[in-house]
Amino acid sequence: MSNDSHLIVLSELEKKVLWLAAWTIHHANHVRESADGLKVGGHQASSASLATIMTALYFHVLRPEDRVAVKPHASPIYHAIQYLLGGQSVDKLEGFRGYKGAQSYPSRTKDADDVDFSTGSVGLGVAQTLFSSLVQDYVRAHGWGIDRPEGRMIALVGDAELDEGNIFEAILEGWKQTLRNCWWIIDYNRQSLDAVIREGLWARYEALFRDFGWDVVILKYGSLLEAAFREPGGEHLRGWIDACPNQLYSALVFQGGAAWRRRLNDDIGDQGDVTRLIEARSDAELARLMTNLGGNDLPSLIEAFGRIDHDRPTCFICYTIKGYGLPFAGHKDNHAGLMTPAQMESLRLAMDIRPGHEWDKFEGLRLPTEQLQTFLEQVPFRARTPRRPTAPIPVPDELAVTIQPVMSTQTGFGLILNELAREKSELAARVVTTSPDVTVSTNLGPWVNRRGLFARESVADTFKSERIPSTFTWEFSPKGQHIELGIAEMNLFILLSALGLSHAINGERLLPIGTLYDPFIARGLDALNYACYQDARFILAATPSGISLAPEGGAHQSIGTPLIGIAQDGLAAFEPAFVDELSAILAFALAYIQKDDQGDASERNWLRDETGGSVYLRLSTRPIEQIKRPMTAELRQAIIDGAYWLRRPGPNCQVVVAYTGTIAPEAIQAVGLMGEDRRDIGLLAVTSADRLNAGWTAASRARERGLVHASAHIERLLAEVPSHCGIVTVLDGHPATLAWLGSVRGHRVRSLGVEHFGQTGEIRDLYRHYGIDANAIVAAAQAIAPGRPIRHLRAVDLG
Ligand SMILES: Cc1ncc(C[n+]2csc(CCOP(=O)(O)OP(=O)(O)O)c2C)c(N)n1
Ligand SMILES: [Mg+2]
Repeated sequence: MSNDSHLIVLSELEKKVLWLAAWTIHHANHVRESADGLKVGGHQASSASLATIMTALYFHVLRPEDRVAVKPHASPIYHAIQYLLGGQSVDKLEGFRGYKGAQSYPSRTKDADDVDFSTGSVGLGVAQTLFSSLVQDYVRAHGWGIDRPEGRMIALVGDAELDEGNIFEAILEGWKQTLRNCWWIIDYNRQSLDAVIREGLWARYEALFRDFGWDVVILKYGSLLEAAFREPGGEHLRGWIDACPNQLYSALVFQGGAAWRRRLNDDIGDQGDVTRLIEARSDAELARLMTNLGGNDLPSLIEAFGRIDHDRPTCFICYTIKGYGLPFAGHKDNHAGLMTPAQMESLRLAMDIRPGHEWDKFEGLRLPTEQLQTFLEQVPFRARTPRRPTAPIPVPDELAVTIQPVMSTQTGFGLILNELAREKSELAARVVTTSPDVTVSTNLGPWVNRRGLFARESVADTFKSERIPSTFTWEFSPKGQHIELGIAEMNLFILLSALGLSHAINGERLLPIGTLYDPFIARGLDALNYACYQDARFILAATPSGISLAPEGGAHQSIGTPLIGIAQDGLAAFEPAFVDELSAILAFALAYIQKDDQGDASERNWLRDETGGSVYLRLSTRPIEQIKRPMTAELRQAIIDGAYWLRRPGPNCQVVVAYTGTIAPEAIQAVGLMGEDRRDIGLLAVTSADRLNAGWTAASRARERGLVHASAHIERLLAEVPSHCGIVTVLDGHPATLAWLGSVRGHRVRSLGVEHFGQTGEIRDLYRHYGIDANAIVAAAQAIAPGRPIRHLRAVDLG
């Protein structure tokens, strides 16, 4: 096909894509009206500004191996394109934003049309493409998937999206890691949600991207304007439009041809040649000319994308018009704007679409159906192979570790990874670790010493070559298995998201483990949520945590994270106390992050373990005495299900202590102190409040739906506890984490934990101060399970 006829087909498809997207939104509002009376947001304007760019990309530029993060509000355009390519159904389009319909923002997991990266929270999808490029390099440098061509990781970016700081954190990291194969295409429509953006932002972006090693391509004017600039008087026109403020330009776009003529005549109409240039055009032609920006002009786009002959990261600043081709184009309020039925009717007429044929793929197009069909069948992007499951990497039930009499879970974590690093196994080879400048302080040092840091180019450790003694070898090579990040927790989570989707993007499974300080989960929480939302798979080891990090200082104490562990969808949270528990949990986690099956919940714990997810381990730096015991299959299972009896309650039990995490010695001590005055005390070790709670909720729901025998792990454990018993719960974290245990079987509960933070001190002082030491546990037991006074109870220090 000649270039010209190729362009003609593309411009027909561009029209179709714009129509289908506008119709999809219109249909959701006016045909299938919402029962809630809520209008579907006006993505018509936001999507329209990307219609041309996405037409150029998907029908011409993209190769099957390329991956794209589509700006959230361009979702209707994406679905329309997939529909034309045969990857999306009318049913889903008709159900846009409805239950199980096409999603309002592209979703990897919920949409049926092969979305590469989910988007929605602006800025995150953009950064994800950058980290996915790094992951692609990582995978290939390790010798995997090299028979496949390299893909470009492409983000379609809203201009206001660039206000999100995480994007700049990512650019800096990309520069450090010698980023390549990454394209960011900025939809420079100079409008955000609320307003028209500042003048001259493009120049700041240009300088910034260039400074970080990116190629920057600016597509300001389309082919019609460029041709007009070459006419006599054209230079004047260029001078006018270059100087035109964003606000005025937008207003004129909205007002149309007559307004353009008036304004141009007022400003430059008395200058001979340019007057003729203007007068030679009708109002409609003048409007068409003046709105012909680079990002809405297929020939300019095709040419610009085609000219890139290198793999350096590239930023395209594409001038566009928000709402291009629709009646509210350019209006500053158009973000939430929705075309009225009358406007839609005019568009239908203009597009030559008969009523009842709105979804027909080729309705209203001037080219023969066969030609369009043949073209679509030959679109290169269409040759992409569907996602295939990767074979799981085998994981043993437990991971080797030598347990010392006194140690912390953080030390245990470092030792387990160190042992793994010595192994020559597929498991060890596929693990990749990363940390935002806390590699050493989260105990990944021994692993890094053995496995090295990753970089595309080798860099020796100068301290080592200079023979200066150091505990850590800091050598970079393409075979390294640790990716060192700067201190930016957003980057950590987005990198984990990219590593954790390697099986889907690169067809090669990685087993990512990221470490950070527990309080800083909050710093990257939206990115963590985003990673879970798109079903990326990784293990997060957060350490130190709670007030038990005593010497680190009050500002670093985390108290809300156990609740995040419970509430975060897609993330199974554990907080082990002992290293043998950690070894079982880590082994489980490495298998769990690889699970991908559909399937019902297990009747044992009512968790859907076969569908898998990511894992969060809340670890501690506090060394505690370890329990010497054999790890039986039964104990291992209970640890993974979330709890086990460290001391079974007897028939005359009046009180149970249920604890989580590093507070174990206090719980054990309290049980000892109460032993003479309270009989048959139970001590429940809770390794995962999250999984216990999820299992309980799921079993309750199952019973309500008629499965009368459903019973959760925690229900079976607490069935042994007489109903008059009180339960004291305790953890180094927010007390609500375990407070719900009383609702399982109606026991009275007193929940101890930490509600305030910031006080420095030694662990002993802090536990007393916050009321989670053995004495406080005993006092709570006395209050909740009255009986004879407990002799060892000291007066509670209220200081
Ligand atoms: C983190 C986050 N904050 C706020 C929003 C709400 N929001 C959605 S789109 C948008 C403005 C986007 O403007 P721009 O990126 O320029 O896209 P355009 O609609 O102009 O194409 C905002 C504030 C969001 N989706 N995510
Ligand atoms: Mg914008």
